[in-house]
Amino acid sequence: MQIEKYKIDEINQQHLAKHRRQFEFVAADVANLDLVLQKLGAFNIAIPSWALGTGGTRFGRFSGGGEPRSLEEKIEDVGVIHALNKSSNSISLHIPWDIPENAASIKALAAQVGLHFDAVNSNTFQDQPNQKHSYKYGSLHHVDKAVRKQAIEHNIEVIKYGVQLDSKALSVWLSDGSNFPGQLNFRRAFQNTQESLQEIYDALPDDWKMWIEYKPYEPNFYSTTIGDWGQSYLLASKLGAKASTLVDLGHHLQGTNIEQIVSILLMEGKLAGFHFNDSKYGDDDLTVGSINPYQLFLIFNELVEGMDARGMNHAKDIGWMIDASHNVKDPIEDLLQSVQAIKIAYAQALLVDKNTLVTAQNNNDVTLAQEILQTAYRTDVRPLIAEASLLAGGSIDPVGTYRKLNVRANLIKERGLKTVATGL
Ligand code: PSV
Ligand code: MN
Ligand code: MN
Repeated sequence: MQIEKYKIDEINQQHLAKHRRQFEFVAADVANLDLVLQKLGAFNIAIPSWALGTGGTRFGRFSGGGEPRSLEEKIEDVGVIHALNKSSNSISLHIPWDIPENAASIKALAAQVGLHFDAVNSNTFQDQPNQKHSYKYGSLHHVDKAVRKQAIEHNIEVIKYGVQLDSKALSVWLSDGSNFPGQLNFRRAFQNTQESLQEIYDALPDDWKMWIEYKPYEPNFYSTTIGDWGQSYLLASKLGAKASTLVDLGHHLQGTNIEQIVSILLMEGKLAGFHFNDSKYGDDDLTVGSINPYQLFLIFNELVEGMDARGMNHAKDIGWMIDASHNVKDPIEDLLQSVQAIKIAYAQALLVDKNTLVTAQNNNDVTLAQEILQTAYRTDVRPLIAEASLLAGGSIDPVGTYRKLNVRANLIKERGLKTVATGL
């Protein structure tokens, strides 16, 4: 299933007059319009291969129909997303959920729809059939060296798959932790993790990175061995320049000031990138921007400020990815919404009047500083996003166009109603 460009253009045509009116209204007040449009055009967010099927909870799963049954079909779906929004030009694989058996043909298929491969993710939080040792009590931190070795070897195997696909980063999330006080010697668990990661780090190709994700709880409910950004940062610092900290927005306790964490990691050159999602209670994996869009904007405000201060390339120098799950929505629609929400927050951050903000900060003018941020946040930047998409050959309104083209109905016709995406 591929969407032909002329179909997107036809639908764009129907909305063009309204779009022009709205665009000119907002554009009139954007001083750096060309730069904003150029930055939005260059910005892409990777789609995880595990997010294209309907997710579930431990209480059940309700298939939406027409889900991808293979890696090839997942690539097709990301191709659909990218054709519509022109901002999703890569896919991130979780191994062994998605194994690229024939890397050359998988790469060629992806290239046909304008995609490349983002970070590869290892999985030592589940036991796989025929696996010798169990990860019930952890993987890289395990008390038994044989289990650690098995987990190290898995990560090295994932790097090998990634090399075949031209990925440039290994993303490591460990569920390792403990469920009850006394179960674990924290220090030993941390040291074991460090030693194991060092072996994996030593196997990284020269131009690769290691992204270390943290999470406070779940599936373990007393401690997690890489439980917060401090522990991830400590490991990344000990490992070396190729290792850095990955921020998954859902992996924080309620009320955590994520934008401050982002700012400090960026300052230290240790911000790997993001797993974007939104959350009301915990690691809810909800659509990006659906619960707390202001927080997302504040994160982007720190990113734009910090990346500019370090002379970094917004589009390339850190990893941008979605890590969300969709229990009741069409996954493709949900991912389109997430990408739009990220671009909205980014565009708003680009509109912040930085010079006046710096003056306000230096004068301790708290009211003015707040006004400056909120003026940018309250600007309806959607016409800017639509214009950038239009310029890149995408859709003015990706979700609307997806619906008008009946993509899901066609996928159901092709793949069937009762589908279970692989890997879930
Ligand atoms: C864990 O909650 C996590 O955020 C990690 O990134 C995993 O790789 C992913 O979710 C699996 O769904
Ligand atoms: Mn994640
Ligand atoms: Mn998560």
